[in-house]
Amino acid sequence: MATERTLVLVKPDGVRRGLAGEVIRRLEDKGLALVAMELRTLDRATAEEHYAEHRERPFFGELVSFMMSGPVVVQVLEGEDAVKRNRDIMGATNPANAEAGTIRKLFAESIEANTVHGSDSEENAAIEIAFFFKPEEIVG
Ligand code: IDP
Ligand code: MG
Repeated sequence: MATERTLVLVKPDGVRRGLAGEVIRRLEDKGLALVAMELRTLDRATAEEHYAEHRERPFFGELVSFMMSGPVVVQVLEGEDAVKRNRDIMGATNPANAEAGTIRKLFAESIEANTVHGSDSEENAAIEIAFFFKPEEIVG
């Protein structure tokens, strides 16, 4: 398996409830290493661009408002098979369908306020990482 990088966000519901450390702990415990991290509040343009693939979905407006509702922790995690490994640690989008022990099963408030974002492919990870971080902001 190749070493990969993936973009992770602790969403506003997670930061608000003090779960940023909990999320990082779970990722590090499974062999992923932090190589970039920033606490920031997304503006509308950033939230819309991050979720641009969902622009036509009925929940898009609410999703963007939710993503702007408080600070997020934006992170790049690195490790073997990082994209899939992180998706497995996160669990399914809808916490009702997420496997036991996943972040979303344990902590998500709803299908929208589901605590974490993670890139869904290596290709999208590269796009998302470049959208949030300059190369010199990534360590190692
Ligand atoms: P993912 O986060 O598991 O990759 P996506 O389908 O890419 O899931 O959806 C992006 C985000 O949009 C989800 O994490 C969630 O916050 C929100 N979302 C997805 N489906 C719904 C829905 O049916 N209602 C409200 N929000 C949704
Ligand atoms: Mg997605």
